[in-house]
Amino acid sequence: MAKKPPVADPDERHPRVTEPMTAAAGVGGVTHGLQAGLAEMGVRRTALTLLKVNQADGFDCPGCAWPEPKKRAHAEFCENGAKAVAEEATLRRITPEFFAEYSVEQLAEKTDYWLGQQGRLTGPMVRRPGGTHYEPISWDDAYSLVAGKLRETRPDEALFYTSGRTSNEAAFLYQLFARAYGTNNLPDCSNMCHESSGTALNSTIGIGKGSVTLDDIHAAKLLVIVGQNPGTNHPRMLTALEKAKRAGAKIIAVNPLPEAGLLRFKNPQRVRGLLGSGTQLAHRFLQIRVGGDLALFQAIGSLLLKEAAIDQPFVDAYTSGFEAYEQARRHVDWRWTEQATGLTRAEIEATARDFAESDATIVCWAMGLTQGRDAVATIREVVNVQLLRGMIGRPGAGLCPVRGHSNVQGDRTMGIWHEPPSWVPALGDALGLPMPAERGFDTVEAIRAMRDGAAKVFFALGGNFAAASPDTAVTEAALASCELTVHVSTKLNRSHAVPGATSLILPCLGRTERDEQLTGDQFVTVEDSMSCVHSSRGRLEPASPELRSEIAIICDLAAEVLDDRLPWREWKTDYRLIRALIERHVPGFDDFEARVAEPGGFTLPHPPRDERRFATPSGKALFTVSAQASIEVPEGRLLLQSVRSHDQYNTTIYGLDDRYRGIKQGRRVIFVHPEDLAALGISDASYVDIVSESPDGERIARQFRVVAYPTARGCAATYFPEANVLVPLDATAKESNTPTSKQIVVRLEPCAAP
Ligand SMILES: Nc1nc2c(c(=O)[nH]1)N[C@H]1C(S)=C(S)[C@@H](COP(=O)(O)OP(=O)(O)OC[C@H]3O[C@@H](n4cnc5c(=O)[nH]c(N)nc54)[C@H](O)[C@@H]3O)O[C@H]1N2
Ligand SMILES: Nc1nc2c(c(=O)[nH]1)N[C@H]1C(S)=C(S)[C@@H](COP(=O)(O)OP(=O)(O)OC[C@H]3O[C@@H](n4cnc5c(=O)[nH]c(N)nc54)[C@H](O)[C@@H]3O)O[C@H]1N2
Ligand code: SF4
Ligand SMILES: [Mo]
Repeated sequence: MAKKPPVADPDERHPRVTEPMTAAAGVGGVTHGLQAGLAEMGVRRTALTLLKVNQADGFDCPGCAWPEPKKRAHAEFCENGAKAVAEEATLRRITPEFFAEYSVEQLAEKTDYWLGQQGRLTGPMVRRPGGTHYEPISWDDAYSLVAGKLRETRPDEALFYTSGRTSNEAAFLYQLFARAYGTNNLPDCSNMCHESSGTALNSTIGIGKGSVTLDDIHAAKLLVIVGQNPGTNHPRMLTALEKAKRAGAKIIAVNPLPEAGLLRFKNPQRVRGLLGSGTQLAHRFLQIRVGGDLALFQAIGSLLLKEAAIDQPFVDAYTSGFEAYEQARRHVDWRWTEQATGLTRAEIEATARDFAESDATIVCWAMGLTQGRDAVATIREVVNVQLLRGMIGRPGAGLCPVRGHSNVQGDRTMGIWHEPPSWVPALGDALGLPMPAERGFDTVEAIRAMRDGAAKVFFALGGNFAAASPDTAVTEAALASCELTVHVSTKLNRSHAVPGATSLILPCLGRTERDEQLTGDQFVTVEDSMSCVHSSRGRLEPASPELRSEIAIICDLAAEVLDDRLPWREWKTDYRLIRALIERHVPGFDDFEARVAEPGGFTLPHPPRDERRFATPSGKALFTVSAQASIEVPEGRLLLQSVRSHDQYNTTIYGLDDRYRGIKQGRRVIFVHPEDLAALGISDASYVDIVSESPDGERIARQFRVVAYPTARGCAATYFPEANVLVPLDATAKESNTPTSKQIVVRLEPCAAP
């Protein structure tokens, strides 16, 4: 039954370019999603699987973290959800023969697309020191190998990475294992993603999560979507925006790129959407310069103060720091603001009026705000504006960081964090284990530690560390310098091709698959972007009888590494035992088992949203003051950001097209404004090397096809992860240490076509 993978390398050298689209989804969306399913899974499996996505008795979509509505449609998924499912539920298989055929060196030559297309991993594999190939290994031998190495390693020299698809149960046990072993070295994909949001929100409203529910989105009067491309990355958010729009909401898009989904939307689940020209979503498009948002929100704050358009009772009762903020925002330097934002004073004044006129405003944001140098300050300015207007703890209003990975928020709730959450010491006391107090390494620090020989073991629960992290050459060398690398994965990826001296691939079950343990079929739980916790149960026959659940892998390994104080082997037999443990130790999970059995699950407490209570030192929400700041781009240079195409999930490449932006059969493209191209003397459709300039030297990404594109002036865009070679390891956001993968100063050097 295993379908043959495409063996030939597709020719991606000469991407075809057409006009970008102006609307998202519609018929195209649905059929593209189904095509992906049919190609990978066949008819029966496609029908069986896609009908279970996001249903109360089904599995949580492995795509993004956007929440499901309480009342579910029959087809509660989008095109990209269908692609994510197809990628996992594919019938293609990677067998030991595959690894015998391709050496590690040959795998390293392949593209991310090719690696992903080979199918599901089916059995544990090891690459031994000096070996040229991965070879099969038994699970028991794999565990002994890892346990032996961990026992002879100092705990602070081991790293335990997590990607955000991991379930709550697996995440809780994983952090417990790492801490019981003796380290807080728990870097995660959040460090590269919404860490800036967490840092800004924790320090101002006392909790690092968004303050809105899906009902709030539907009830909002003004929705401001900043640095986010929902048409591609959170497609069903468009359905919610459309609903709000029909109820009279205004929508503002703040983005250097005119992203199709934000401007117009054809709802594939309504007949009108399938046929008609769709709903005009954004009534105002602010085509901001990359990094201009800090200046924008500072100016909006100033204008609201000047017009006295503030909710004084809210400010008086619930906030502190207002006087200093008011003082700092008294004047707007319009020349500077227009320069930094690329917007006109009139546009910004009109936007401030929209804020002033709305009594229910939500600001949504994603990577366009979090992955810049001043990301934390920028998000704090968003908070300032929302506090001025009293937009927290009010229906239809709030702060909405839209999370990426489907359980990245839950993983943090479960303690996946290099800074131990407040409940960890009590957990240690209760279990009779000392918990390490010292802060661990985040992602960037983890790379430095491997590079410098201060970390020797790298263990990854999911993800693709080599491709997702910045400074690819440095990161790959860092991984390769480890004594042991271990990847718990569903699919082959670049990280497997840059092994440490000894390297293991441990294949695990995915969301869509039945998880049977000693006490029967199990389900797991996840938390979406709006703090709703619900269950996820897979139904498909596992891709191989050798696959183990992430939970089983953690439990077996922990039982082998640690002494017998904790009942690891018992926990894996019945996931209810793990949920009982979570209920006892993680705040907000009272009556966990019963509440998660309710259709749709339950929503975790959020004190600012629920009762305007702020767990800050002063007990109030904090206004903060940030200095004016913008990125200096020298003459002849561009500010490059890296985005996702419509045909990828982070480092997993589903296909080589980016339909909405008019790109076909290739990914090495760079989008530049036609007038910037003219000024640089570079022609559309020519090829360039992209050179990033930083104090520690230059980095080059070769042979990108130039695409004249209506982005903001002075800016450029290209795709992640191809762009990661350009991001210096030391270029990170202040305070959150998130790689600045949306702000790379580059020059373009003409080169020959490939
Ligand atoms: N299909 C699909 N879905 C996904 C993912 C995927 O790869 N594929 N990834 C998931 C993950 S982990 C995440 S974190 C989310 C990411 O979701 P997004 O944040 O939407 O992803 P990006 O493609 O990085 O898009 C960032 C947007 O910010 C804009 N932008 C860049 N710089 C700036 C700036 O300085 N200011 C402003 N205002 N805008 C800016 C870009 O033009 C782009 O529209 O999506 C999740 N969902
Ligand atoms: N330049 C640039 N770099 C970026 C970004 C950017 O915008 N620009 N975005 C950043 C962001 S927001 C994020 S979140 C990170 C993403 O970083 P990661 O989360 O590390 O990367 P992914 O590509 O999501 O990981 C994909 C791999 O996860 C494995 N996998 C899939 N499903 C499962 C599962 O159920 N269990 C297990 N164990 N493994 C599974 C598969 O083997 C697959 O190859 O990248 C960051 N890097
Ligand atoms: S919006 Fe996100 S969670 Fe919902 S179906 Fe699409 S990819 Fe899946
Ligand atoms: Mo992310």
